[in-house]
Parts: sequence; structure tokens; C-alpha cells
Amino acid sequence: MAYTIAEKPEEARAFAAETAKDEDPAKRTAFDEKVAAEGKIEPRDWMPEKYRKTLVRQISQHAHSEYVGMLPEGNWVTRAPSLRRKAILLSKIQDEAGHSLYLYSAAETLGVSRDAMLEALHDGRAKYSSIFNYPTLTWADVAAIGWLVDGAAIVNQVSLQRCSYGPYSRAMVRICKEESFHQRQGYEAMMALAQGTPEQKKMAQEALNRWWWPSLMMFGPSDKDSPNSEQSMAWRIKRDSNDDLRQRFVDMTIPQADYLGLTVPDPELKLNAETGHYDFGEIDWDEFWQVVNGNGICNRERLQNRRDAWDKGAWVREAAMAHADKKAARKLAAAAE
Ligand code: BYC
Repeated sequence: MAYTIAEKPEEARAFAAETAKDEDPAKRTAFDEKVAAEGKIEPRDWMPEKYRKTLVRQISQHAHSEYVGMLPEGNWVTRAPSLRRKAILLSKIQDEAGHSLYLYSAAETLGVSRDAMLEALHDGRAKYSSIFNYPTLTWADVAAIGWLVDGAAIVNQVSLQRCSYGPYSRAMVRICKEESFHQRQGYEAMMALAQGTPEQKKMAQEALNRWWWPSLMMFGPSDKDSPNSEQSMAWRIKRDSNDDLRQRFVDMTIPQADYLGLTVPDPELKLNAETGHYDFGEIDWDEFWQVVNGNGICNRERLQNRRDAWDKGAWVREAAMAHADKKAARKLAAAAE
């Protein structure tokens, strides 16, 4: 959160220097040894300041993604095609709210307040996943989000279960279980459309066309352009590189698209017999950075929505504080009697 993309190259150089002069060498050695031995770093353990900042940045952005991520699907709650679909969608969206709460709590263990994190989101300093700046035009988009977006999220988050920071890694375990249900329900909804009428199949194909490339972008810039990866992987915050996870997602998803009888919108997609992996076309990185930097189709709407929710919820926060104050005053009075 302390960084901006523009500052990044400088940050990356400053990073190594700052880390090297980090406080007590004995503490630093104990920290390094624990990380190397696959131990978990806990909130009260000593940690390099840059490690803490990196975690605050990543975990808070992850929390914001879950929080903003409720909006594209929330748009369809009143229009879900059946009671069953509506019940599933509602419960999925509630899960996303839960994920953001676990993640904000995990970030708070690093000494940052929830108010500060939300303020950074609302004033545009903090990032959230690029994927949530695309619109959900038809019901098939909701199915595609479950299948592809939650599918991509699982690939990324299964890897993060082995993160060296205990509270983040434990939050990931539960989140992955829920994401797994989310991906299944999305695939099942997509299957119903793909095996439905010609119009429904067309809707499914068009949604795949819209969501395929943005889903690949979720994994972040290519490794050579990822300023944070090297240090984050050395500290075992990230366990796999952006490109490796993206490849894993493509390899996993293409057979699923084939089974649905849908075509992934990439003429260069091809199974490479030598590597056993699918080769795929170049991502439109200009689009990616435009979206990350606030210029996607829905960026402004999403942020405005979150700011409005914060403002409309002011009376709830005030009432909760007044109630807590009253309770504390009563307790004090009872103790004085
Ligand atoms: N979108 O050096 P890099 C969900 C930024 S929600 C926006 O590779 P890093 C769901 C990056 O932050 C799941 N920004 O960074 C919810 C960095 O900027 P700063 C969301 C992106 O951190 C509701 C810069 O680009 N998952 O599942 O090493 C409904 C350079 O990148 C993106 C997570 O948040 C992006 N796509 O690696 C349905 C996973 N990519 O901060 C589903 C946790 C990169 O230096 N996060 N940037 O200014 C991660 O695993 C890592 O942070 C990333 C990026 C792989 C995303």
C-alpha cells in the first residue's frame, strides 16, 4: 500500500538496501532460518519491516478484492433465473464478505487498522483485483465468474496456504474450501447453459469470450515485469510465480472448456507435446495496466459503490460505539458500587 506502480523500480532497489540494514542480525538469522525450515511467522515474532509491509500490502489488497468482488455478482441477485440459483448466489456472496473479514483480521495482526485499510481503498491508494472492474452483462457472466474467476482464485490461493505468515496461511485454508464450492457451482451453471438452447449456449460462449483474458490477468504481470515476486518468493510469502500459476490455471481449465463444448478465445492456444502444457497467446498488458491504474470499464462505479456503502453505514458504526460506551460505563459504575 505504501507503493505505487510508478515508484516501483526505485522501490525495488531501495528494498534490498533497506532489508540488508535490518536491525538485529541474530533476530534476522532466526527469522531467515524459520522461513527456510517452513516454520510459520506469527504476529508476535520479530520480522523485517519490509516483510511486514509486503504482507500488509498483499493481504489488504486481497481483502479489498473479496470485498469489491461482491459487486459484479450482487448485481444479479434479484435476477437469478431460479430460486435455487438465487440461494446459491446469495450464499456465495456472503462467503466473499466472510473472506474479506478473515483477511482484514489477518492484516490487522500486522499492526494496521481496518479503518486505515478501508481509507486507502476508498481514496484510491490501495489496489484490488483487476478482474472486478469488468461488468456482468448477462446471467452467463455470473456462471463464468464462478467457473473462471473462482477457478483462478483457487489456483493462486492453494499456493498461498503455504505462505510463511501464519494468520494469512490459515485464512487461506478455509477460503480455499469455500472457493472450491464457488468454482463447482459456476461450472455447473455454465454447463446448464452450454447444454441448453442454442441461445443459452451462445450466452455461455460470449461470457467465456469476455472473461477468459481478464481471468488470466488476475495472476498479475509476467514474472519479468513483477517487481515484488523475487523478494516475496524468497520470504515464502508467495510460493509460486505469477506465470507458473497462470500456466497451471490454463492447463486445468482448457479440458473443462472442451467438455462444455465451448471455445477459448485464443487462436494461439495449443497443447505443446514437448512440455505437456498449453501454449497461449500474449496477454494485452496495456489493458491490464489501464484497469489496474483505475481506467477499466467499472473502476469508478465500483469505488463509488464502496464509498457510498461506507457513508451509509456510518450510523451503524456510531450506534455500535455508543452501545459499547454505555456498556463500559455501566460496568465501571457497577465496579464502583
Ligand atoms: N489486479 O509485483 P506484482 C476472489 C499489482 S478475490 C490488480 O506481481 P505481487 C473472488 C500488484 O499489487 C481473489 N493489481 O505483485 C472474490 C503490484 O502493485 P503494488 C483476489 C494487480 O503482489 C469475489 C503490481 O501490480 N486474489 O477470489 O507480488 C468473487 C505488480 O505486481 C494485479 C488475491 O488478491 C491484479 N490482477 O503479485 C469471486 C490473491 N496483479 O501493490 C472471486 C493475493 C498485480 O506493488 N495476491 N497487481 O502497487 C497475490 O497473490 C499477489 O498480490 C498477486 C500480485 C499475484 C495478485
